[in-house]
Amino acid sequence: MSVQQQRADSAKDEGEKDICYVALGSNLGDSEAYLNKAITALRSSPLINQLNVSPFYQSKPHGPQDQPDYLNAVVRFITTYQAKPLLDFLQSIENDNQRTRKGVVRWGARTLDLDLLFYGDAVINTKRLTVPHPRICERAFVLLPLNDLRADLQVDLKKSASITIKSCIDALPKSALKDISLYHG
Ligand code: A4P
Ligand code: MG
Repeated sequence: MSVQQQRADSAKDEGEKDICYVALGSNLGDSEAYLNKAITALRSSPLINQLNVSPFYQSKPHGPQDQPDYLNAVVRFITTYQAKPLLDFLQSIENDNQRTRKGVVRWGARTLDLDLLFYGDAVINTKRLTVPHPRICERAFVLLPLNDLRADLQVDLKKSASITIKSCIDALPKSALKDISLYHG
């Protein structure tokens, strides 16, 4: 472990905080209830604070089309979780909400999906975790709720340059915006 990494780790031990963004998605069962249960579980963690929730959006499936429409949202919070334990926590919330993984189609229907979009300004490329999430900029169902929380968020989504969430939205094909709308319950 590098000295820099050790410093970063010990800073975490002393309670350094990071702002995280997590995307929520559901298209099986009572999706509104699944999203709300996930938000409640995140809020109930003593390691997560100041959680804000975007509006909910309904969106046509990205990927296989023979599945129900999705309900999507993004949450923003401050945490003292390190990234890998945070992923473990997100996956435990998915599992507590009837998420099954065995033999499922890629991008197929699910009761609850929690994707870590950003963990502060960390760039993580391990077997289990890629952060920033690699498909943010092509997905209206992530970009619109992210934009509601913070339009000026600027990140190295592409290696070449930092780009804003707003500029990613502007670059989406018009058809992508037709497939998503605000959810009114
Ligand atoms: N993993 C790596 N990086 C991350 C990260 N940043 N956050 C690994 C979360 N997980 C990450 O994920 C597979 C593995 O990715 C995990 O074991 C973890 O170690 P998964 O949740 O088991 O499977 P998945 O979600 O089906 O995989 P994938 O490829 O991430 O799917 P996506 O990209 O999440 O797409 N259409 C609409 N309209 N709305 C949606 O929400 N969602 C999907 C799923 C497809 N179409 C959709 C939607
Ligand atoms: Mg996922």
